[in-house]
Amino acid sequence: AAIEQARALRDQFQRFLREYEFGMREVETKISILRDEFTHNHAYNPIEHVKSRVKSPDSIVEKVARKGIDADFDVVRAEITDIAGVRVTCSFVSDVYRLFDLLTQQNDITVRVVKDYIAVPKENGYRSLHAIVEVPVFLSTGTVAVPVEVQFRTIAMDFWASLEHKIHYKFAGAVPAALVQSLTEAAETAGELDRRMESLHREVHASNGRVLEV
Ligand code: 0O2
Repeated sequence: AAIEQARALRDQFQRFLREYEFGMREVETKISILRDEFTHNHAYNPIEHVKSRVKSPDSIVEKVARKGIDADFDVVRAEITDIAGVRVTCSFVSDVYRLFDLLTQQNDITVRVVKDYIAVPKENGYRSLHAIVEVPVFLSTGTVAVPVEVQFRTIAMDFWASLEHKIHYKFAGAVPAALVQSLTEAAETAGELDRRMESLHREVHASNGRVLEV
């Protein structure tokens, strides 16, 4: 009986994770349709790259422990909202907000939480626009609303976040103060680069393809 019970639990966990994978795929499709349509209609691709992942069982377990919540499917479903994640990297800050609007205004999408770490960066300098959205997934057993964390950021923000993540991992969270300080300064430099690139982009756009005087 114990083996049967263990198998049932495994099946339940696999079903649980599959729903997130389906939700993630729905959001990926929406983003890729926006990219293709935008490219055709405006002769311009606002997206640099898209990365998606379903959180690994290990990191779900680690987060359950860190948050001190019950290891119960319904509790985990309610409390851990980044099991499915899609990261959309754009060239310019204006495209970050444009993509966010185009996705969140779709009428089958329900926006649960928005965290604008571009308007108000985290203390360490982290910048990105986060949204927890719910997307319907149509299964043989009925429709489920699946939460997906979508992170919108620029290439510069992504460059910074990936290095910061590696450093954080390397020092197991105990990053030396001087390095934290340098990283925060680098995040500000990246923010400045984003502002300059945006303004160059606007100038080129306004020139309508004419050669700019330098
Ligand atoms: P991974 O490996 O990307 O999955 P919580 O999700 O409850 O821990 P919070 O504050 O509710 O925290 O979520 P928040 O602030 O929206 O950020 C969650 C995710 O944003 C993180 O997921 C990272 O992907 C990214 N993020 C947030 N802050 C930082 C940061 O300072 N540096 C970097 N590099 N990424 C950040 P995970 O689960 O931590 O990691």
